Amino acid sequence: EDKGSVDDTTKLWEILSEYQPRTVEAIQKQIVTHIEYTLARSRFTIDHHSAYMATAYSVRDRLLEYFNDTQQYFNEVFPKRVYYLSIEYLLGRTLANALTSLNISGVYRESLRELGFVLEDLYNQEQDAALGNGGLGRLAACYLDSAAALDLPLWGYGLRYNYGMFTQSIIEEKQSEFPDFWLSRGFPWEIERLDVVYAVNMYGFVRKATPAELEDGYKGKFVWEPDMEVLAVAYDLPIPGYKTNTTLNLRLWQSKPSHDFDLMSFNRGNYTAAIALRQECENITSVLYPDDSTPQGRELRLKQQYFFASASLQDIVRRYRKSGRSLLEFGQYNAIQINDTHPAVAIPELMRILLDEEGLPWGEAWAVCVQTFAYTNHTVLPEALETWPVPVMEKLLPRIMQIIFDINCTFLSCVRKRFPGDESRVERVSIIAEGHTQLVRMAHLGIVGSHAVNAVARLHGEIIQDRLFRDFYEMFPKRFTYVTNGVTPRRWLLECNPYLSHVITDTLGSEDWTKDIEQLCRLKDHATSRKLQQQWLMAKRLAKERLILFLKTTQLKDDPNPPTLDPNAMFVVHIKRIHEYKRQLMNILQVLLRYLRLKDYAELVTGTESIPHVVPRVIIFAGKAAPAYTRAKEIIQLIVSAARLINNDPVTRNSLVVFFVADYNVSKAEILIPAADISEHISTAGMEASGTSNMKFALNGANIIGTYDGANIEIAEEVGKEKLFMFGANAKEVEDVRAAYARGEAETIPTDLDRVISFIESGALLSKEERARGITGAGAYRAICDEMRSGTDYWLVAHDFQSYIKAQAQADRAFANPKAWTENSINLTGGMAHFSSDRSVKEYADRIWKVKPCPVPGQTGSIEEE
Ligand code: GL2
Repeated sequence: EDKGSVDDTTKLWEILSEYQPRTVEAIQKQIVTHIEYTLARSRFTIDHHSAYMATAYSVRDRLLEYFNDTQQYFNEVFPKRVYYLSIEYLLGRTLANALTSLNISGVYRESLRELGFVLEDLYNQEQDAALGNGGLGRLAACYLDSAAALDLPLWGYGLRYNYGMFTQSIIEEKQSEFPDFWLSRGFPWEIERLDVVYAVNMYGFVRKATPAELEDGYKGKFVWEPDMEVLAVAYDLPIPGYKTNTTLNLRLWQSKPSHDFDLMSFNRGNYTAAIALRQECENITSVLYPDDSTPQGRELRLKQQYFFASASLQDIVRRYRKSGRSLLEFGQYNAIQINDTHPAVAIPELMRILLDEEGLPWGEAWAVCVQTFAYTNHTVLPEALETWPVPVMEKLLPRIMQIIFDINCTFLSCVRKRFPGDESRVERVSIIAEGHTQLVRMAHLGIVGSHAVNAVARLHGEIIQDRLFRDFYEMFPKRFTYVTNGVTPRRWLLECNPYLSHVITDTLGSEDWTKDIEQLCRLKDHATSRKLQQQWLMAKRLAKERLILFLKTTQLKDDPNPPTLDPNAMFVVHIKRIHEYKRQLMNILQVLLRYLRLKDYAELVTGTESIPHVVPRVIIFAGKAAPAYTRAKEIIQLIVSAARLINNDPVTRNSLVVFFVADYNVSKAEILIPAADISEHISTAGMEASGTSNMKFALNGANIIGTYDGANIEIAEEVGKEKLFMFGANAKEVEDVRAAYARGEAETIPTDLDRVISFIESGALLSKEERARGITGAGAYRAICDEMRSGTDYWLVAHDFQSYIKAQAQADRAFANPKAWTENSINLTGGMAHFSSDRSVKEYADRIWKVKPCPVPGQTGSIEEE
């Protein structure tokens, strides 16, 4: 390696050990320097966006000081390291988070004020980095934040998609998707590493190594002769630890064509074909799959997965090899967490590297793999359990397919030994599903190749042990565990809710709770204090005012007759991906019932401005539907058309307002969550593995209307279930009800639900355009109405409807008593310590990864990369 020609590095070190001073003058100088030299702007052309960019670059400079020191320190100490492999990271914005972590927001605010800018305005210039779909990707981002705060020697690996999660617009009351050009104005936080590049093989064939190759010291017995070689280029994103010297790395791979390959390929001289091939390579990291729950049976997705796994594994092995240690000890120094099955192909990829490139025998390589890998399952939805057709994998990844067959063969012979004669068991657990087309079951590969398999909440853990992976649990009971999800209190309270954070810090006497989350419990001692209750209410009010302002300047901007938004109303928020199992449908049907009842009531009390004795509600929905998921899109349309009808009704508009906020993302969540009085987490029990927004809401003192599902159950246990509005069939009952449906025992639908469905069927929700086109009746909602009337709907909307209405009524009554409501709200926040991602990550570190913190000492000054 080229170490440069400097013999005496004293001078270099001297300069590099001077860190950016944290003074107003130094910060201003740095920002202005970036304006002039990085952005080539003058004082005449500086706008908000360039001010944001220059500020971001100046903060990045500071992050890099910690980043370099951290990597240098890890290399010196060589602790056991963790690698978190996730095909999604829903990061959101970075500036506020970086400033908070470095503890320099105040001095930056002041520096910018003198330059003529308001820091908060600059925050809004930043595009969200939306390299994820939903909870799974956001969880990965929270875990990076916590790992850094806890000084764990962890790196994240992911993909640098050119287009992240699609942008959603509502056009003619329907969802339309547009590409997310998140990089178009530059992304100042990353470091492009053109020198960190790996070649990833695809297509071609596998042959045996020739005797001559073996004599030459060729390591493996097999040689993969690829037909395509794609380069993976690294982009590093510093992940600052909150108030610590540790700054971790999220390494994202971008695909790039390989020049060598152009020259050697059969396309030599065929310019057009060569360009097309180059394009194919670039396409691999072009777009994030906009689907939360169903694997696209498309080759490109598998290409993404393998590209990701191979580049990451090559990088990890190379780093370890540099230490000179034996590969047999690889698992003692490296833990690799596989975030769902998307990166599970990393298991055969590590086998390939160990066998073919490093020459380890099968048994030793396999022991290393199992010791290294751990797999997190995030869903029980059958359509989300990935499988790949064997012919597809064989064509794209011939050597990997061969290794998977070998893994399966060894595994199945163990099964046969343990359970002689039980061929149906063998069939059930096999990594290969037999059938017309053989399929590779990625979850089975993940389980067989890992020493730990974890669920993401307790109920989810029970379901995977008892049902989903029961056969595996019987074979490897010790492998199975659960780690209940958590969320970072930095982004999800300290940063997004400055109002409440002030009150909490003031009450507890210090800001220690932001790092030592157990401190929050002490809030409960003050829950009945008048003073705290008043401050608490005021904080909630400020968050609501901020949301109202946001709605007025976005959603309602062009509305000639906007509804009035009263901060005293109960704000009810239902935000998450749109999916039948999450039952946004049940909510909007309940809202329509509320509307009809308000109309009934108004007839009795005509002549008043607003309807007396009714708690006014502002109800907000937001979320994206996978583009190909028709029913989810119909549900969005139903919400939007119901909102149009309700918001324009002069009789009810002071008592009920409904919004569908378009293009839900992390930064919108940061505005919506602090403003909520209540949030909805009403999935059909047994379907939501955990849920994480439930934690964010309760952390911000919002109550939960929820089912006994996912982490709702544990939240209810922590805070006391009487403090929440829990309802509906539990997971066991859901199974029983479905069994009855399957026997043909349909239920009669509740009268209230019948009324709402009849209302929809009367054509009440049709738009002017639809009427003009002669559409009548339920229109676009025909299928939804029929399903509700069937009395056997799979998601149990009809079954749970009545208890849901009851829970809503309880919430109305409770909200009418502000004192008790506020006391309860304080107790909710006070009870949420357990759901900090610091706790989750600590559990992973202790129980699964077996790694210890490696705190980086005070700034040392170094120049080495990693
Ligand atoms: C999910 C689960 O659906 C959700 O319940 C869970 O909280 C998160 C994080 O563990 O994972 N699985 C999944 O594929 N997505 C999720 O949100 N997208």
